[in-house]
Parts: sequence; C-alpha cells; structure tokens
Amino acid sequence: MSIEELADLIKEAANIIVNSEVVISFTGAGISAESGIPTFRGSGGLWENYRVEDVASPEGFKKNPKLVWEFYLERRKKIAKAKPNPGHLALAELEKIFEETGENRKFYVITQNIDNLHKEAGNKNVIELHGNIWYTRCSNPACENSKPFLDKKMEYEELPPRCDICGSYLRPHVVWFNEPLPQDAINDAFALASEADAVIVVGTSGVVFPAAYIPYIAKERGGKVIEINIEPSAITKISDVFIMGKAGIVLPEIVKRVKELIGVE
Ligand code: BJW
Repeated sequence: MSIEELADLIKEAANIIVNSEVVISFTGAGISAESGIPTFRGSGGLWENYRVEDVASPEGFKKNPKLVWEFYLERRKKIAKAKPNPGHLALAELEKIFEETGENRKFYVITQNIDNLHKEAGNKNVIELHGNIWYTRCSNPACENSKPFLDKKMEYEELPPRCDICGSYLRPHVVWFNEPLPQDAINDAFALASEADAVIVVGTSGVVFPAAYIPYIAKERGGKVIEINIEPSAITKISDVFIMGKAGIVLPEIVKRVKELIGVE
C-alpha cells in the first residue's frame, strides 16, 4: 500500500466517524500487542505455548486448577508492567470528542481483552465481554464470593487459592470457552452494535463467538465497518474500509484527521 493510498483510507475512515452519531470500537488482543502483551493466535501467540483447552476452559480448570492459576498469574505480572499505547489513547480521545460534540453522539469501546488498558487510557464507556484479569471470584456459584472482587495479587500462599467463605477454589473472573459471556455485557454490546453508524474493529482475528457477531450485526443494520489490523482477519470480508497497519500508528492518524475535520485542537 502506498503512502497516498494509506492517507486516503485514513481520510475515508475519519469522514465516516465524523458523520456518525453512534460509533463503537470492537477491540481484540492486537490493540494491546504494542503494549507488550502477547496475542493468542499466530506466531508468538499464547496458544503456541499452552493448549487452550488446558488453561481456558472449565474442563481444564477442573482437571488442573494450579496450572490455570499459574497461567493467569504470569499474565497478571506481564499486564501489571504494561501501559496503554497510542492506539488505546486515540480511542480515549475519540470518546472525549464524541462527548463534546453533540448530545446524541455516543462512543463505546467493546473489548474482548481482559487487560483493563482501555479504562487505564481514560475510556469510560467500556464493555468487557471476556472479563477482567484484576478480578477474582469463587468458583462455587452458591457462594457470596461468586460475585467478582478486585484482586491484584501476583502470588498466593497456596495454589489454587481457596475462598475464605466456603473453601472452594477461587478462579479468575474471565470467560473461558464453553462458558456464557456476562449477560449484561453481551446484551448491551449487541444493542449498541444494532444502532451503530460505524464500528471500528481493531486487532482481532474475529474467530471467537458470540463476540465476533458484533461487526456483522452493525453491518446488517446499515453501519459501516472500519477495520485496522496488521493482516486480514475473518472480518475483513465485510469491512468497508480495511487499513493494514499497527493500531498504535493508524488510530492516532485517524483521530488527528477527525480533529482537523471538526476543527478541534
Ligand atoms: C494487530 C496488531 C497490532 C497484532 N495492531 N492489529 C458460533 C460459531 C462458532 C463457534 C461458536 C459460536 N458460538 C460459540 C462458539 C464456541 C466458542 C467459539 O467461539 N469457538 C470458536 C473459536 C470456534 N465460543 C465460546 O465458547 C464462548 N462461549 C459461548 O459461546 O458460550 C455459550 C454458552 C451459553 C450458555 C451456557 C454455556 C455456554 C466463550 C468464548 C470465550 C473466549 N475466551 C478467551 C479467553 C478469555 C480470557 C483470557 O484472556 O485468558 O478470549 S479465548 C481468546 O480469544 C480470548 C480473546 O478475547 C479471544 C479473541 O481473540 P483475539 O482478541 O481476536 O486475539 P487473536 O490472537 O486471535 O488475534 C489478534 C489479532 O490482532 C490478529 O488478527 C493480529 O493480526 C492482530 N494484531 N498485532 C493491529 N499491533
């Protein structure tokens, strides 16, 4: 792609955003890659070193809860050192711009990531579809502690840790395969997708459902799909604007252009 072609795509994306009332950004692991957090699939991804069914399924947790906790504590350590990158910061700026440019304008981030970096970047309208690594809950659904609680521990005295109310194993507050997504989060996300004039899809392979339905819902209801990824994904076939590049480079360029178009400093 030439520099001119890239500039045209950025202008096209910015035009769509400026002319939209409701915009959502649907993000995946790729947006946090430039913060030093590994993605899941592909070369260097987490699934190269771990079997997904061992560490990200209820069956895996039942079989070896210690291994699952070791996997998540390693990730907590890595995420604790990470900071929001220019891609996260650009989406936070976009939310502010939407807040300031019209009562009916709405901007939401709907993320599959558990790393909390969108909130750290300053986004307030964030829907977390797959949980949050800084929360823990009791694995016994009947226990009071099955409601997620903030937990920044990197080490526990015993692994797997046990609930101090009922003695069952504690578990990370994340969504594994074959588990339902938090009902409110997925309902709100689907509702926003159906009213979105545009969805900015960033750094996701788009293969994990039901999350990956989001851009399809938006598209079906007439919303435009803008996608940013370093390579084509499962969603690219429905993208109106596909910009091949790193989120931390492309998103700030789009936001810069949005500001020029609406005359904001
Ligand atoms: C860059 C970049 C840069 C790199 N800039 N880009 C319908 C059809 C088919 C299957 C199903 C279906 N419905 C349900 C299923 C089954 C299953 C599923 O989807 N399976 C498919 C994989 C086959 N889904 C489920 O099981 C879900 N639950 C469910 O459906 O429950 C039903 C139920 C109802 C009632 C009772 C019981 C059950 C749950 C899915 C949970 C997924 N969990 C994980 C782990 C979360 C916790 C954790 O983080 O550990 O979520 S798996 C993992 O994948 C994680 C991610 O959020 C998710 C998506 O990955 P993501 O973000 O797309 O990352 P990558 O690595 O795949 O891609 C990174 C991308 O970034 C790449 O494209 C790069 O090119 C790009 N990139 N650097 C821009 N700098």
